[in-house]
Amino acid sequence: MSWTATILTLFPDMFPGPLGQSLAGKALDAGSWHCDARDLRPFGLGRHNTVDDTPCGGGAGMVMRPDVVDAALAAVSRDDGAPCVYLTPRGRPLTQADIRRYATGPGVTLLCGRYEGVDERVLEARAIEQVSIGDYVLSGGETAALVLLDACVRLLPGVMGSAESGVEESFSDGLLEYPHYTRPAEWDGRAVPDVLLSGNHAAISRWRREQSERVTRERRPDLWAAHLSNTTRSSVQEGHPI
Ligand code: 6GU
Repeated sequence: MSWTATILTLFPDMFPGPLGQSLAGKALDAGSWHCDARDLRPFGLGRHNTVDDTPCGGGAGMVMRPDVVDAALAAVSRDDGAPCVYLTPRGRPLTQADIRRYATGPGVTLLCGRYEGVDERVLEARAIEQVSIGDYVLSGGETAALVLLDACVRLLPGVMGSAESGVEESFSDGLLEYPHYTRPAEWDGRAVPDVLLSGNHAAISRWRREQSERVTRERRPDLWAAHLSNTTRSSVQEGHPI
């Protein structure tokens, strides 16, 4: 059975959405992964299939009921050990290490919330991972789920050529990528850096490394600090104290 995403959502028509196009879409058509979006609505209660209720303690918005979410989870439960992930701005930040872990396994079950969120008890009781895709608020978890799936699908075996898979390697050493250039050699009064046209591959590698470090230092002091502490630790482990 190929890598399978099971998605619980009130908006199943949002899937595969943009992942039906381009690289992920071709992989979907080729059977390299499956996208199984399930509607939460039929698990709702009463004549209106109600899935939410007012927050205990008062306040704005509505909260998704734990009994409804649990019934939906039970109906799609998988015996392959696929992790269950709830997309929420309250989650821990999603990283490339998480993506690698999800992509390596049998797939994922993604729970998409609307309204103010999901009752905390079902998240605790069913050991659901809570992840966020960034420090901004989306109207629901669906677009975040699409982001997570895009990042996983491109890592599945055979989805991307070996040329592109190196790009992931370069991010996983903790630095942002160097800038890219193509023809023409001069555009709008701006020249491509000479070194890139020099044919000196050692010099090009050195320049790209320096650019990666500069861009990471300038734009992502958090990644830069982590990179520095990693390189310090590994050089000490290799017996080169600094
Ligand atoms: Cl995962 N969900 C929602 N609704 N908003 C978010 C998010 C997730 N990550 C950042 N903002």
